Amino acid sequence: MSRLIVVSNRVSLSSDAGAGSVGGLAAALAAALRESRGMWFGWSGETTPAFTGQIALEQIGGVTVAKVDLEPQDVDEYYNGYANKTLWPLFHDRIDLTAYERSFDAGYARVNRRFAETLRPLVGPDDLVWIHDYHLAPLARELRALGVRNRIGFFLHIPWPARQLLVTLPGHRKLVEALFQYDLIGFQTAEGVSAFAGYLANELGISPPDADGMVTGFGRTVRIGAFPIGINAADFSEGATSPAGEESYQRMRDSLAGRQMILGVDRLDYSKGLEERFVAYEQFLGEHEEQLEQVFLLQIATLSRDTVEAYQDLRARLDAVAGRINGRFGTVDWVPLRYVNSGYRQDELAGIYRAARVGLVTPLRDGMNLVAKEYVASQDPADPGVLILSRFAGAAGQMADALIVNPYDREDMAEAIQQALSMPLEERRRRWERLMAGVETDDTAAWRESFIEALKGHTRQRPRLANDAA
Ligand code: ADQ
Repeated sequence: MSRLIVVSNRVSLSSDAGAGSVGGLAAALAAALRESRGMWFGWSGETTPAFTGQIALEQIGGVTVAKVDLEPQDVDEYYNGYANKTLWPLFHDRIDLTAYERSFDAGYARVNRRFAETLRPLVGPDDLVWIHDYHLAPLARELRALGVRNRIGFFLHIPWPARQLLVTLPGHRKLVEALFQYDLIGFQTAEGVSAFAGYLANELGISPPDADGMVTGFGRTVRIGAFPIGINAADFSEGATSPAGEESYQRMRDSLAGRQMILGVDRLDYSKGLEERFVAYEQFLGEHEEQLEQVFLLQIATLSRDTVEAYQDLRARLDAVAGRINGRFGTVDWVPLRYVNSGYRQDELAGIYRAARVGLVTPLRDGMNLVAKEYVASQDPADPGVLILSRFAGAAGQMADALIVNPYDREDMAEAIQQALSMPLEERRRRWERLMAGVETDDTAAWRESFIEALKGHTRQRPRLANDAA
């Protein structure tokens, strides 16, 4: 049996993670890694004054974890720089926030080369290599240069941008050329596939993919396809009724004081549309006097990338808007917007999701958005809440029974909030049942298995998705 090697910027498996705290992606990949006695390779998150390529090996739950330290300059140029200040904003349509600096470019190339050199001796002849996300797009090219002939797949967790935006990136062609060193390139959505194919056709004159997704360019044929990531629904449906989930559910219920809760859970990131969400909520409160003191919005926004200026600016703006809303509408015993920056364990989160009448998931752009799926999976089947979902989340393509909104249109969002809060139980149930069926079918196992089968070259057809016509 061939061994699976997963490579990502960080390894999200850790030996001190307690039950209920392992992320969905880590759990999904760990299952496949365990089955093949595989290995997960990535940056340790630590720095060392000079790069040594020394690998720290650890066994975690049957999986070999291999981590390597980077130099501070690598972290600045590759991680904070090219990954988080260039590719992340550009791929989320924010060219206004995108930094183009040659030092970032050089750092990105250097770290990818270092990853390849460090990983090379660990790759056996039959291993399947699965590389994750925009941090490591050129890794296959670097591995090939070192003689690796294995099948290598790439999965992009974030959107692929429109050609008109991508061409603002100096070196866009080089980035795309490097992707042709993979055997399989996976995107979250069909829209991602067609944006990529559109770039190939219009910028490079490369013919569209055939019915199997095969496309030829730069002297290689690669397969491209959509593999929408899912969650393990039971983690949340069972997590919400586990002791920790039940406790956080009860705690939330007690604090509702008869009010209905609207909930947002996101990393604090400009792609998540938090400011627009706050403004839409303000609009809703302004339009619906009868709802004052009857509802509140709980926004959990975990800090992320807080050394990057755009994230610091956003945080300051959110603090200001939250303060304005509470100042304008709040009363001595009612806080209309509860805004917290802490993180929660998965089972605690499931209990909080379950206590919310409305899940407000309104990114301006998102590869998939797992929170939308987690919210649905955590609901009480007898009395489920309503999901409001941005049309710009990849998840919207699979979740048509949510209330789909345009996050740039605050009046549209305010109307959806009102509709969700007043939706009859029967309609809530009907919508939820269909959403839940999709979340359960297109789960992490389906995602992982369809990608791995395609990487092995077994599946010549696009994987069937729950929302495809029968
Ligand atoms: P993210 O941008 O991080 O992921 P998302 O898919 O929503 O976005 O996943 C966030 C995860 O973090 C969820 O599992 C959520 O439960 C967890 N989380 C968020 N806030 C938390 C908190 N306060 N405490 C604990 N957990 C919290 C990227 C892409 C997405 C894509 C995923 C997976 O940007 O579009 O869906 O990868 O491919």
